[in-house]
Amino acid sequence: LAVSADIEGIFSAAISGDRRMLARAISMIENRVQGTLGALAALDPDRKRYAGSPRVVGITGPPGAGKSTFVNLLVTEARERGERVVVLAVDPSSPFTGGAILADRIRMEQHALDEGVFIRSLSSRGHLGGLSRAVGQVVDLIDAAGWDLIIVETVGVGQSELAVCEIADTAVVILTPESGDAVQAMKAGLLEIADVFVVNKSDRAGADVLLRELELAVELDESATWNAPVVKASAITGYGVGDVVTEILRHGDWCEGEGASEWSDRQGRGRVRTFLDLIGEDARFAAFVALNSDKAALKQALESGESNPYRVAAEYEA
Ligand SMILES: Nc1nc2c(ncn2[C@@H]2O[C@H](COP(=O)(O)OP(=O)(O)OP(=O)(O)O)[C@@H](O)[C@H]2O)c(=O)[nH]1
Ligand SMILES: [Mg+2]
Repeated sequence: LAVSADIEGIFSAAISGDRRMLARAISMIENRVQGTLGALAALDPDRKRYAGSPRVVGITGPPGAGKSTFVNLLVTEARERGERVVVLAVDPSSPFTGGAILADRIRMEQHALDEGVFIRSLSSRGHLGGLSRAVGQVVDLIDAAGWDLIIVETVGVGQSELAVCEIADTAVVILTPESGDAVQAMKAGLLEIADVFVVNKSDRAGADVLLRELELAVELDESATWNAPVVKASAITGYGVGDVVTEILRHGDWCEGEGASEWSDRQGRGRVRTFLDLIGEDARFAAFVALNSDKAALKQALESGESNPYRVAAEYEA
């Protein structure tokens, strides 16, 4: 992979804390500028997340569930703990989210002047598969830049959006009494990805029924070693928000402790998926890798974290 000095300069400035360059590097990833893969391949493989520090929180749920209102509260709370936070608002450009990003901007305005907060929206430009690729790469870049917490908000309406949430270490699924019942959530695949369920808008009727249904669903899911807690909250009144934060932190602790092997397996699968995203964008490259790879060694390097997906891809391209 040819890395132009220009791109390398932008990426290294981005990693050393230059916000303007970070924004530029993200745009380059989004627009698939030639050479960004090489720059990603050069990222420090010992960065925190690879070394075992979970800190990507995904927030998903149906349109209008209160995700952004929650993200805003989580940012405030993380800043109080002294953490530096990045918010990625992922807009799948679905008909549901028209104008959502603008509304998010307004909601986030209180953080706009805070040097410890970086807010960025990412859009799919009509190519959903590419969206999870871009989000994954941006998360890797931000991780290398050493931010403490990365919050990814995405609307949970389809499989590609779920893929975005799989990038997270802790996936928070926000539902509301009016967003339908727990059975619907299970059908949408939310039960498998949720580490924390939030029943938001509990200031409205029907919250307790949804709460019980979700608790039942979680209880019946015997395959899980982490039982996703179900938290009743209202982002508008502030009720239960502290409990949501507590559960997110508790899940982070679990990832580093009791659940460490499960968490690193998940990371490994994430690296494999990132690699597949990379080769999936180029049919000739995919064919070359399929014909020329030592599949066991490839899998091992990715799953163990010995190499990062960009490096592996770069080796094949060389
Ligand atoms: N009654 C009530 N309204 C809420 C609560 N939380 C959020 N809302 C309102 O619900 C609306 C949608 O909130 P958002 O935070 O934009 O929801 P979202 O899930 O980010 O929406 P999209 O990004 O468009 O999918 C806003 O008008 C909020 O003020 C709550 O706990 N109770
Ligand atoms: Mg939103």
